[in-house]
Amino acid sequence: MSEAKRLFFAIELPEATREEIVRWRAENFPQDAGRPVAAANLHLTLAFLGEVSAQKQQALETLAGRIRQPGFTLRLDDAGQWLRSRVAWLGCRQSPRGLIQLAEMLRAQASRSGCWQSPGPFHPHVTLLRDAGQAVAIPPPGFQWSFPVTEFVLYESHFAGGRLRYTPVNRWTLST
Ligand code: 2AM
Repeated sequence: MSEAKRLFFAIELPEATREEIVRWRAENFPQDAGRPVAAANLHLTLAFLGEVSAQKQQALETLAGRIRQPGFTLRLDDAGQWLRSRVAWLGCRQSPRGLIQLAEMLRAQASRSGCWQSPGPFHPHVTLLRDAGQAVAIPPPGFQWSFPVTEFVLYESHFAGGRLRYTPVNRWTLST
């Protein structure tokens, strides 16, 4: 029997955007503010699935493939910190309808398939820093990264070479 994998659905950030964010982060957050998430790992989670068996993964992929909705533009123009979860994040001042709809669909499918889902509302964010246990100064408004979202991705989270890696295992195009 194959082992369960730690999986999540997310939106991939374009590589150029990830690089710009990393530069901006280095210029705008003190070095001791927290542990920076590696550029390759910057993403926006839609639905966290936890440990998933191969059989359940197959079922979730089939359901994901049934989602029909148009793409949308994501504008990352907000930042903040959640002290309780010790993260600093990037987000959207106004979340696009399509983003909420997509996350809602995936979270509902995951929940129906028996994956644990947090009961609270969806707070779309890109985690920038982990272990940010002390209040950090949030960079002033004025930053913005905008890009079209034309697909969503299923990632596996795993340790390789002593590092946490997120590897895409499947992706689906957003179209009507
Ligand atoms: P985070 O960035 O807010 O920590 C891969 O681990 C992704 O799944 C991360 O983006 C992480 O969100 C999210 N994640 C990890 N554990 C989670 C949990 N228990 N509930 C919800 N999301 C989780």
